[in-house]
Amino acid sequence: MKSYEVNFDGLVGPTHNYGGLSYGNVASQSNSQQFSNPREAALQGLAKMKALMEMGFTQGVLAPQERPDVAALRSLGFSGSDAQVIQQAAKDAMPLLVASCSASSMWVANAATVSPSADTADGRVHFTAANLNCKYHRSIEHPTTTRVLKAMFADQRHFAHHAALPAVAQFGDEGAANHTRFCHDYGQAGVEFFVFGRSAFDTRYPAPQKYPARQTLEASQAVARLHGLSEDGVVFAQQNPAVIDQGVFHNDVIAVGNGELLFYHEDAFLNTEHMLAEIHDKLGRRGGRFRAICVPRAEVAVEDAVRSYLFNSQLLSRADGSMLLIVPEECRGNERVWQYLQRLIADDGPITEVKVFDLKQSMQNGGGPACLRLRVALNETELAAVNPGVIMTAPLYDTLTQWVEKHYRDRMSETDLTDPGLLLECRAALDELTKILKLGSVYPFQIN
Ligand code: SUG
Repeated sequence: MKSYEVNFDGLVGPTHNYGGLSYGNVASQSNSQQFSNPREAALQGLAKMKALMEMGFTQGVLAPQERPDVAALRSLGFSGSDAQVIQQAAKDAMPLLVASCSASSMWVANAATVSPSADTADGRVHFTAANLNCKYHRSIEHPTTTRVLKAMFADQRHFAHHAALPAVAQFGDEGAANHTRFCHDYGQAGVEFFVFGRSAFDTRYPAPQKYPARQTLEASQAVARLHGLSEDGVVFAQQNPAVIDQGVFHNDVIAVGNGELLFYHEDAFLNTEHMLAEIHDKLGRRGGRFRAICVPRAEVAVEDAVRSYLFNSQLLSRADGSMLLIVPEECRGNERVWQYLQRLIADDGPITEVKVFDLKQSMQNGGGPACLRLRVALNETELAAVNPGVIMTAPLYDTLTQWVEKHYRDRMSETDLTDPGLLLECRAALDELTKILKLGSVYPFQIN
């Protein structure tokens, strides 16, 4: 049976803004308080989805969340009507209002960890929503994420959904941003590669000194257990704490893998040789031939990787076996990175083409092409069981573009977030969206 890797991209929500909320994420911190353009952000994301669809890849879309999150503000003690809750928070606790308005659910690489049916004990595709508990504004995403994923992957014969891990730092989980999968073919058993930033319980593992390590070893192990992965189908590796301190807040800022290939920076991991050998052996036992492309620090410094988001690229397999790299415009703007990419595709290696996308609105908050997509490997039967409303088509692209143009503002500042009218605008937009994507009722305002 044929299998596919489907990219489900996060649709940018109507409150996209630069809140400076992510300590350790250099772009989020340095663009704090700038004006954002939610309409442009959503259109840039849709343009990428359309381009991939037109290249022949199956492309899906993942809905944004209800923001401002009035329920979250109520749980923090604000009360009265919805408008009063927003006004009170604006007056007494602006950082909490900003957090409750973040459109951060757009970075769906952090929505969940997904294991394809070929890897799991019960032969179903498993999803665990990420608790994202390192940052308050992200920790409020997972209940709606779970509802949206269940509305997209509803058939329990094929899909299993797990609640987020316990919401404590010891089980900090950032989803697929620290997870990749190697395989010979998407439909065959593969090797799931979990990268953690620290151990919560074992002091032998070093930890970063400056910025937080968001993913723990124990969280990754728990997800592997929940998904029923076998020991010979998983590899756990530690991210180099020194690069976390340079702004590599997720592994997908310093490495990307697909099929039999890992594309990574020389400084990305600890014990790299051991890790590569383990992946090589385990993938070999599953019929795959592991290959790795290491980008030397002498050619691209970690700082350039963080600025350009070279590794936050999408590595896509073509029918002829070659690979395509989808990179953000910032890679072209960085001379060393761009020259490296020219050499890479001129080489006789598996990556034969680079395509550039303008995702500046998302990039300014630290989200590149890879952050904006959740990969789900599906066989034909499973793909047929996915809610068809969320699969991108030319008419759906047109409808979503019109929907964005109708509902989204083209300028957003912190002051705009204090406007209670924004909540009504967002709810009207999302109510219409659930009908367009055939999701049913998934948002708190639709349920309560
Ligand atoms: O969690 N930025 C996100 C970016 C996530 C990128 N995802 C991956 N690398 N997979 C984060 O730090 C910034 C929001 C603000 O500052 O307004 C933010 O949440």
